[in-house]
Amino acid sequence: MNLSLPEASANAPETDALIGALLLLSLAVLALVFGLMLLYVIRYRAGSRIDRGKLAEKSWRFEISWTAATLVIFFGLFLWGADLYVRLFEPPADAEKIYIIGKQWMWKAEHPGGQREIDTLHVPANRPIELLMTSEDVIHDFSVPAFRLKRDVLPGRYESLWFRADTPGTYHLFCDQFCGTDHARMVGDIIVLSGPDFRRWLAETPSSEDLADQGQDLFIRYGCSGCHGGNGAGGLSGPGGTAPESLGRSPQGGTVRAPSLVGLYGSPVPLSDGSVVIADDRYIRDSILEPGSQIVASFQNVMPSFAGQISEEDLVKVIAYIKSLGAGGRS
Ligand code: HEC
Ligand SMILES: [Cu+2]
Repeated sequence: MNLSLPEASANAPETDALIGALLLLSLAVLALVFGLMLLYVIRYRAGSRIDRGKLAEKSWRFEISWTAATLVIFFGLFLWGADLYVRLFEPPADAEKIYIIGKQWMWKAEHPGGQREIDTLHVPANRPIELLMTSEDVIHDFSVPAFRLKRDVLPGRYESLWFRADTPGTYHLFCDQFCGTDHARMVGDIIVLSGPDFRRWLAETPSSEDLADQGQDLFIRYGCSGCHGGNGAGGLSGPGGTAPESLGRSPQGGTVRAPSLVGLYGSPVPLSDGSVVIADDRYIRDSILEPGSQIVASFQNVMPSFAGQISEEDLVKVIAYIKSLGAGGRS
């Protein structure tokens, strides 16, 4: 049995170093405490002829310095761990996004180009990859021991996880959250390919259409275009009426029914309660499933909730379409 686990991601060596340091330090403290205990047990055992006459003077200096030293060292480890944790929660802006949908008992993956996989995930080496993960039923947990990463995958929201795999190869993917009868079989492979191999894989894998194009069809099929306009540029009231783009965000006159989605992704959105949020995947998802929870400033809460009507897979496509309308600032 091979007990060593490959360190296949950029964060793995540091994670191992942190755990190693914690282990070594704990062992050192353990050895000190048990060593002294053993020493005194033997030295002062009943019958040993040792001088028990004069008690040693109590030294505060010794006590304080030993307490302070261990506190500082353990606190240092805590800061290191916290820093690593925070970095693992902040995907780089240029990370490639892949959607993961957990479902009893399989992992489904959707690449931006429309390639889909089940229980396997192909990723390019040496590139930051952000996984946007959700569940169609119960809580699952996406875990890749060789990357030293795991994260719970919850129904009803996006969790994100990012990594940079640096060694091509095949690694185990597990579900780490007991999720029902076949939980033990909810496993898969992460296949890390070199850049050219990955591009070849993308080209060879059949994909119907890219996610955004499929999302555009759904945008019309679910009736979003009736309010937001056929091209997402905002809509006027009246049957099928599409506003000129200049009117898209204008609240005046009460004719505009829905905000323009052009350039929405990644831009700040002022809400009716006075707060401002950044329109990321989570925000857009919530806007579709629970439109009443965050209402765009100067718009009415007339958008119906699509919760229970739109599947996770369709949501991924609609969000991809909205992203394709432009990002980082509205006109
Ligand atoms: C009945 C009209 C209507 C329909 C149908 C509708 N919306 Fe909306 N939508 C609105 C209005 C009005 C707002 C602004 C108020 C709010 O935030 O709820 C909005 C807000 C949004 C936002 C947030 C926009 C922003 O500027 O932050 C998104 C994203 C969105 N809708 C997407 C969709 C999608 C996707 C669909 C189809 C699945 C859809 N909408 C269907 C009327 C509609
Ligand atoms: Cu599971």
